[in-house]
Amino acid sequence: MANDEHDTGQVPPPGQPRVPPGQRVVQEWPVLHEGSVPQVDLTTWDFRIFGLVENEVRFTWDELMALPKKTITTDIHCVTAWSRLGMSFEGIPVRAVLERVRPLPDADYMMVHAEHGFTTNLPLQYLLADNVLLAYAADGKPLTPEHGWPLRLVLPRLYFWKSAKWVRGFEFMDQDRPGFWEQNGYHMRGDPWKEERYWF
Ligand SMILES: Nc1nc2c(c(=O)[nH]1)N[C@H]1C(S)=C(S)[C@@H](COP(=O)(O)O)O[C@H]1N2
Ligand SMILES: [Mo]
Repeated sequence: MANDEHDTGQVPPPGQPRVPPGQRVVQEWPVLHEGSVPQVDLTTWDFRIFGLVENEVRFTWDELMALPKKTITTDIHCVTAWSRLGMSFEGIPVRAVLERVRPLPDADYMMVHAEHGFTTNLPLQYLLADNVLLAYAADGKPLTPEHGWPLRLVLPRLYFWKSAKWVRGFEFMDQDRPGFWEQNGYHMRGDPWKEERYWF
């Protein structure tokens, strides 16, 4: 993972074409997920950060929404070959959350946990970029339930399956472990400019 240390998360990465190889641009925002849209009750909802951290934390919805907020403009790239350009997302910068938690030095990987047991794994480095959000709005409107309301990860540097909808927690780990789609053949990292779609 030596190269990752210098990756700022910029989209597109410096020197790369705006649209990654093998992608086509769509105008509408597709909905893609496995299983059903969860029913969520914000009064009992929580977001847990656990594993290799100094300080395990459980945020209620109100606690999380009291953190600083940010809006980004970015393109998103789905492994099924659609890309949508110039989207805006509003949310809590993940970095602000991690400052509370302080991952331990050995925590090189993390697992995103979402409703219905959905998971996706990431090298920690990609989570630290400025444009990584726990997002509650897109294109100026609250997320719809199909797009991840109340909260989804937005991590534009990697294929969009890593941007879990209906997120409920982050688990920090010293070793990489495949998440839901990764167990089904998707790539452990998923860099669109390297076409890391599948591992086989
Ligand atoms: N919880 C959950 N999040 C998920 C998925 C899923 O099946 N469950 N699918 C992923 C995939 S494959 C993609 S391409 C994007 C699609 O997000 P969208 O429906 O908002 O376009 O969500 C990702 N997040
Ligand atoms: Mo996807």
